[in-house]
Amino acid sequence: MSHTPFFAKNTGYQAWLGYNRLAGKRLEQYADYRRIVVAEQDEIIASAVAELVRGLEGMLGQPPEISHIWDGGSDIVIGTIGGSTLLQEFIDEETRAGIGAEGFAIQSDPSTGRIAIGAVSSVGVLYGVFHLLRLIDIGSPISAIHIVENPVNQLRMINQWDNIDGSIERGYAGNSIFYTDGKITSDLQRIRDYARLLASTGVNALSINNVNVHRLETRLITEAYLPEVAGLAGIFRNYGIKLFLSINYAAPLEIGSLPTADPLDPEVQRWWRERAADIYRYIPDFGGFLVKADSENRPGPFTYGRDHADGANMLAEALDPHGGVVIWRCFVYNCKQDWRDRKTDRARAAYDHFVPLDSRFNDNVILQVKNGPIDFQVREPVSPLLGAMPATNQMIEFQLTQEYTGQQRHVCYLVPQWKEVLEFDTYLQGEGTPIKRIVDGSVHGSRYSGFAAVSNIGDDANWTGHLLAQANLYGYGRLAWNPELTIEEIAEEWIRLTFGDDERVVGTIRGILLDSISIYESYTAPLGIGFMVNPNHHYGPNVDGYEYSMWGTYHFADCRGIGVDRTKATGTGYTAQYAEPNYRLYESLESCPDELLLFFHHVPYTHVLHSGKTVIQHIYNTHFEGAERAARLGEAWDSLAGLIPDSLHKQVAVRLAEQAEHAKEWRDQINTYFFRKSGIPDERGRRIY
Ligand code: GCV
Repeated sequence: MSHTPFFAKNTGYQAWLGYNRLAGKRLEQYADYRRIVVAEQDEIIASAVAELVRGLEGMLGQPPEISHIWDGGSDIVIGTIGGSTLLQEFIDEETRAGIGAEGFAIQSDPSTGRIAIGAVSSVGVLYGVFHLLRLIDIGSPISAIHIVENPVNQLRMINQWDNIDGSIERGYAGNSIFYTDGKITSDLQRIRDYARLLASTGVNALSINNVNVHRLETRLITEAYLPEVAGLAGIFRNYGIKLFLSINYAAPLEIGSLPTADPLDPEVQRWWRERAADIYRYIPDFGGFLVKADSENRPGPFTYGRDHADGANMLAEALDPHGGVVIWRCFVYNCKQDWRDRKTDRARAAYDHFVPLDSRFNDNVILQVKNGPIDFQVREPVSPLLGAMPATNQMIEFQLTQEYTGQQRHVCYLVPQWKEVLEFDTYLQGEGTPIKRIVDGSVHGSRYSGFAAVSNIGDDANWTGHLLAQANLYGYGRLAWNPELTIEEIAEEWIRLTFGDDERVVGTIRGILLDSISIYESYTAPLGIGFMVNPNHHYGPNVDGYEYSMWGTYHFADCRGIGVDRTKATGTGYTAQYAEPNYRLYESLESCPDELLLFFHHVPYTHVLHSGKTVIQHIYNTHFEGAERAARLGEAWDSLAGLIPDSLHKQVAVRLAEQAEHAKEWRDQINTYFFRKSGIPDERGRRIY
């Protein structure tokens, strides 16, 4: 096996697939598993075998033998049910009936010690292997197991926002692993390791270029790049991951020499059909296109007086003969809109644009909807567009890259936020219509549905810059596979796989992760108001900061109060996009939850929250406490010195020290701003600079 320098232990490169050597009773428990029995051969099964060899060798200290024949011992027998008579024998009929297209069963036979991993498809076998390795790594008994797992969500996708010059839009962990200086990378080992990481959590789709498609990236769909794109697709295919490309809606003009990109123009339609045919010649299982159109200065169908159904369907028709899909983003808003009338509202835009188009989209179009109506803030309500188009495929979009949540310089474990979103009851079909059942496709019986998330990785040795941000990549995949997993379970799995099983380590890191988002929220933008970051790069406090603030502040703070009135009665009317009883919950000042108060209402600083505090006092308290709590994260981490490898300990210690300092800056800027605006002192007399 070739080892690049990054493979060196304790850089964080191996992430949760470090497969560290077990010892003592833990080792004894698994020491008999010395042989893998596999009778089939294809690329994905080969990946599964390679992973099992790597994992068992790492954890048990010796490479397992590989055999085609089971000799009655405690072997690990893997394969598809259709392709292997052994698996038909070892997985009982009832269990076999429960295995779906990408699922797997693991069934052991206590009398021989044999373990069978069986699936319908090769990728199911791969997922089963990763599952078994995870169980061994975290110390679960496996001698008497009987597991059936199927992914709940069909699409479990990652979106890279990587550019061909090697930069990454909103990337906080170095440069792209996919591109350097206008070329596709030649470091295919790193790509393979990324595929391993993704597949180990169940991710099955990946778009490899930024949704803002610039000049060079527009050419990814041409012969200039397709041979190498096909090479990447091959690597991901071996791990069950389909490749997608983001496209530029104006490509027919920019690289096709056509005078228009009008979706209803027959020449434009022909051009896209030809491009699709070219792509599928190179990549027969190509996933399809991801599209950002008519948003933040990107081209789109509006230029030609067409709507987004016209725009998406034209591409969908080009891909349809090949089995491809169009993933069309709903992050569509006019960033130059004048909101001084206090009726115009960015939060309304996606719903207003798309709901009237329900039933107009082809069935190989999927609308990708951000989890909130604005833009990945630490606190937003759930997007009311999710589920509001019963006749249209939808998937949810999360953001792993921490654009507004500390940019991987602050720790912010996002799984609690995603869980909250997934559990949110939309009431769209009465009580019990949570987002998780909309995005798994079951509420509306959608043909396609699932999860997408913006990646948080780059070419930093540890992938994510902040080592603890790996927990978000891991947690995302696990949650997309099974949204019923708890926040704690996911955190604990990641910690044990990454750092081992010392209970002091597990407990301390779990505490840090679980507290982190509430700490981050407490010293940044209060009560759901959002932003307050520096324009453009979005790092660091700036209360009025907002790149499109030519029309004044977005939060409407003055000497009397703050907040955006989004009520139907007196504001922008955004609340009416929710079904009852959510509409009334948010519309009424009395019932609106504190944490979203300023998102929905403009109130005086003296308004009393459900917590009993005034808005201004809440701002002071949370900002003082937030900075103190951030400092305590570093202290907790320091207590782990000597319990985890030094190099890993240092990486995180440096980031937590920066976070503690930076939290003070947030505290001071926000408290000072509101003290000066309101003239109301802190009731506890703390010093405000
Ligand atoms: C890729 C936000 C980000 C942009 C991003 C955009 C989007 O506005 O700041 O960098 O563009 O979202 O999701 O398209």
